[in-house]
Amino acid sequence: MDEHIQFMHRCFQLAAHGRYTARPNPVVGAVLVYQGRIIGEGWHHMPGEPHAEVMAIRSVKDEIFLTKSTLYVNLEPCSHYGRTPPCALLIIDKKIPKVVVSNLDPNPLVSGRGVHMLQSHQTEVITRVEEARGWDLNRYFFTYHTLKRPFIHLKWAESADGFLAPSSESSGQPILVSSPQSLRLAHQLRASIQAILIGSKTATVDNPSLTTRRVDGPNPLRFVIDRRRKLPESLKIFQSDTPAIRIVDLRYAQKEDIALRMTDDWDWLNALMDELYLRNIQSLQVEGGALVLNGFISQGLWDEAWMIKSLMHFGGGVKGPAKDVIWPFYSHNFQSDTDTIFVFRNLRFPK
Ligand code: AOF
Ligand code: ZN
Repeated sequence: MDEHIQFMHRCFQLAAHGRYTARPNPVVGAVLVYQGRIIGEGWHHMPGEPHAEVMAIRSVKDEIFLTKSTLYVNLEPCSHYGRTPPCALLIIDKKIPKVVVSNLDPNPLVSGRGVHMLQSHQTEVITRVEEARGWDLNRYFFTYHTLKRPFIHLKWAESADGFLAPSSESSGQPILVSSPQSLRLAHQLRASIQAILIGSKTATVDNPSLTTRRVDGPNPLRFVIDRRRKLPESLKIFQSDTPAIRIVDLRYAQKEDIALRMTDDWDWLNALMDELYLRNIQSLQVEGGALVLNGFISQGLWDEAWMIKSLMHFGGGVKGPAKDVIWPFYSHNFQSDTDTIFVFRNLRFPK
């Protein structure tokens, strides 16, 4: 394997340590290589803490080697004074002669200036190494900064014959469609996503809490569409220190709600995305029900979708979201106990 690719993969591995803690910052890993051997490594832990490059430089025992080393980092070194000083300046100061980068930083505070700063001080810079993989790793951060909305992940579980739930006559309690392993995976997703959204029917019928329980990890922020503000306070999503935020039509909204002019064509979801952008929400998972999922699909507002297909047969009921629109974006599938998880990707990776 090409040496650059190999060391960049190590950066990706290191970066992934920050997947629950780095946000809203991207996950970043850095490696220092001297004569083909790694002499230092680092990753960005959380906002306010040193960036990956700083951690890697600090980890090197003898700084004399830095002047003959190559720095690998999956994100363009920053050029701005934020919570921490610019990494590009540190690299220049330490006289590191060569830097290999995967992705340029779309953050308007940086966006190319980091590379430019290095080059203007005679540092050799190679960019776009394993760019697609790097983009995938930070797809929430990149989507947020380039599309000015959160990365949108749709998720639902359906029976083998394509129903989210059986017809109302046969249901009393909500039926668990997914296998235990799929439920664990769903909680893993929940832990890495910043916010979750459901419709009012799902909130009433399933009464979910939408917290992360089956794995260790943070809870997402929760949003519920409650057009006429009718959902009772007794629902589980409202029973916590950080209760779910209601998305309500202008006419019924209260101070703590997100108030929007809601139309029947779901066009208002675009205004909701603007609002979530302003609230610095980089990733959103839409967990149903069918109407809401179809609403997002109808507006082209989705980046990735997970369809968890179980072996159960319902023979009727609430139909799963529109497959004709989704299938052209099929990416791959994998097994999870007896379920098959179909992954659809509509990623806007820049050409
Ligand atoms: C890097 N290396 O490890 C990270 C970078 O508030 P600050 O100072 O932490 O800056 C956050 C921004 O810096 C973040 O939005 C992104 O543009 C960049 N993150 N840059 O050189 C790192 N985490
Ligand atoms: Zn930095």
